[in-house]
Amino acid sequence: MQFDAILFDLDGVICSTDEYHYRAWKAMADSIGVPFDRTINNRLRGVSRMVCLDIVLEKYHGPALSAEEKLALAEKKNDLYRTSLKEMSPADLPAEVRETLDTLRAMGLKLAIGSSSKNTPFILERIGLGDYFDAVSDGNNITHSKPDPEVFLKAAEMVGADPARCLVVEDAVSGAEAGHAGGMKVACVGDAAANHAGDWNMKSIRELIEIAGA
Ligand code: B16
Ligand code: MG
Repeated sequence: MQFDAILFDLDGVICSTDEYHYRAWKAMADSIGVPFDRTINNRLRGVSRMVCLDIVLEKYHGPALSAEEKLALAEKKNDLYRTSLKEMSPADLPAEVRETLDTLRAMGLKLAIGSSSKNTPFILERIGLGDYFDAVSDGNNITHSKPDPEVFLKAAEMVGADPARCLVVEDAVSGAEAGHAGGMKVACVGDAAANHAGDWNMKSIRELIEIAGA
């Protein structure tokens, strides 16, 4: 096998929180009269909350916002988002994801999370994977968000794997770039796969079993 560890992005790979992010950013943008649509939302995948806010505010032409005001807007979005997350349950973990994870683990691979989200522990707990992964590297332990490789390099270090023997799984182009910047191979699903950002661009996460087993 060419890999010792698989480093999974969370949102868009393990579970789908896209719609919750979209609705929360839309409500926040509406509250200050800023236009926001799904094209802008697509640019928010994989990047940190404050970088997302700067992208959303590109179309803001009101009075200058202080750092405190910007933080308050990010918190407003996060409060709305977390209200939606509370509705999540183990039913939001797709069966094909759970089966693929279990198979990869049975193959002897280390499994870790590499997510930009500060809500990672909460989401994992909601979907029943609170104690599942060998390591969790997320928005709480990094200073640089994807496309910087920091979150994946820390995940590799936590499981004691050489980055060259890690496979990153991503749905965001920024996340695929982060994996490559860290010297890792990348398998993509969703938006990143549609943009051919990965070394493998998958239709189903089940394809990981064949990729990892080769
Ligand atoms: P939070 P991932 C990312 O998670 C999301 O894709 C991105 O849209 C979000 O802004 C970022 O987490 C930060 O999330 O506001 O919860 O800290 O795809 O890297 O798992
Ligand atoms: Mg993602």
